[in-house]
Amino acid sequence: MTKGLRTWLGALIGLILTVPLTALFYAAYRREGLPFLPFNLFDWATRHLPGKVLAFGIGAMVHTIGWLHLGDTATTAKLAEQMMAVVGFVIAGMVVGAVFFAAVRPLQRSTILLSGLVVGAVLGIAAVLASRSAEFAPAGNAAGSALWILLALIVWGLLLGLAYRRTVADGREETARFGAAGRSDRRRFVLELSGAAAAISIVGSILGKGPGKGQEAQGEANRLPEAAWSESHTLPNARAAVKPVPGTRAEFTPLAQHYRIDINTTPPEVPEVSWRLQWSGLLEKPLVWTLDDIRSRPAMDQFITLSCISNEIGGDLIGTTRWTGASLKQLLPELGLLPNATHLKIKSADGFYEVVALDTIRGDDRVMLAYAWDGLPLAAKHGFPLRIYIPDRYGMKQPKWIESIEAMDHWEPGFWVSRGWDREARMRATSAIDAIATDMMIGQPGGDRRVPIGGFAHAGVRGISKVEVQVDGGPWQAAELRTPLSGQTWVMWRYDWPLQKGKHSFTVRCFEGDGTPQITAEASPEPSGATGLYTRSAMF
Ligand SMILES: Nc1nc2c(c(=O)[nH]1)N[C@H]1C(S)=C(S)[C@@H](COP(=O)(O)O)O[C@H]1N2
Ligand SMILES: [Mo]
Repeated sequence: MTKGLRTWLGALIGLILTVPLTALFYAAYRREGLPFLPFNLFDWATRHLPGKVLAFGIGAMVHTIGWLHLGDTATTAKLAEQMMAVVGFVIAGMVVGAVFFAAVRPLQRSTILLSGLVVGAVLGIAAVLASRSAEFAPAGNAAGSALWILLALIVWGLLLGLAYRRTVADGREETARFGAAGRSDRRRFVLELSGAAAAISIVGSILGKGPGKGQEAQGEANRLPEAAWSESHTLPNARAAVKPVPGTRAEFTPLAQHYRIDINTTPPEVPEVSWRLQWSGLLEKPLVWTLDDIRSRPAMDQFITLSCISNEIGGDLIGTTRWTGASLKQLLPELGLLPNATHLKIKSADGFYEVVALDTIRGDDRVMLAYAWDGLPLAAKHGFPLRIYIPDRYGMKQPKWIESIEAMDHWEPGFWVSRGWDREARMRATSAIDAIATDMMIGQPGGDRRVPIGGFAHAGVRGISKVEVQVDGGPWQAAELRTPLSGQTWVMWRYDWPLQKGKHSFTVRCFEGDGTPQITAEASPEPSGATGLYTRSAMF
């Protein structure tokens, strides 16, 4: 067999062996809560790939999802990441198979199985280490998880060696001795191996589908003790005169619809019982707080619009809910900060981190350690048990799943800042048209007919003083502004446009509280947040 043919055969065997391996990892993950190696390796890569590569990947993904109208960006992106993780894992298995078949010399029959064993063990150890470093669930069963990964990959390596022996080494002798009979024996082996692999893959997938421990653990963290605040309360601006145009995104985002963005294929599961907030660094002495310690401090509720810096103009990586927490400024006196402390480094269970200046905290009561959204404990994917709110900054500056806070005497770049994104990440003023309600026209046919046009405008906590709509490049017309939920949320606007037949294009722009106009020059989200005007056309 030529080396080229061996390489291809190796890739095929790699595929045949890695698909059932993936299915078994999946079944063990769902039923026993053991690590799903493809996700952990993907998360590990996310933390180690160069920032440029990540930014390109994120940008391409967000853009493609929006462009193809694939649905809600955050959910679709997570799903795409999970698919990439699985496909990448299988491809890696094929590459290892190809290299193994190309590199091992057919003559060394006796050492082939040993080579497979060594390859499996080396990969296994590397996988355990990488998986560990991306594993944020507290290592309840760290030894068991490590053993499972190691054993699975050793068996995988042994099977690779066995397959090599049966298809290349034995085949060599048999082809020499029996000619075509040897080749057909090889073919039969590959077919049988494929059949076994398919059977294992199917059984693994079925096992993984059923309910199991992994799922239970997740269900537990997500099980919420009470009803959401919004179910039994009216919003503070319920009686505002200006009503949003039907079809405009919800002013108060239902929790289930709030976007989720983070560096994890699956959110860290942090059990409250063992969780502690560890304070360290330039303090008189280190402190350890429980969640109840924080919940027992005076609580504050704030309606907040949070946006991801990767959000495109008019995109859906932005949402508004009611946050509850403790003002960090009020907590400062309890910390015993040393006089030379200037910054706090906030570290999360998933390895994410950001640095915030003490001056920012001292200058703004609204900076808070938040533990509830819409009256409920934070959902696992939104940072349970604790996250921070820093007004006016994009989400990338605001860690979820906070575990420790270190007082320092200098600034340091955070996770995304050290990967090339904006140091300040101040939210850009932005506005978008969500609805052109042709089916909700005001007035009678033949009379003065108006088409309700509506959307939102947002400029961090700087407020919105004016929104204007331009039709077909004509003069800018003032829209009506709805009283916002708070000074930290977006502002819903509407403009009832006097209908004209034909196709028309509509553009919106906003002005910040102090009159600063929204930046009109188009810029992509990377590195400082998207700018540019939103335009949409419609036929009447
Ligand atoms: N620990 C941690 N916190 C994080 C992130 C992360 O990856 N890990 N992502 C940040 C980013 S980029 C955004 S946009 C917000 C999103 O918060 P949400 O998912 O609750 O909407 O979380 C921020 N906090
Ligand atoms: Mo983000």
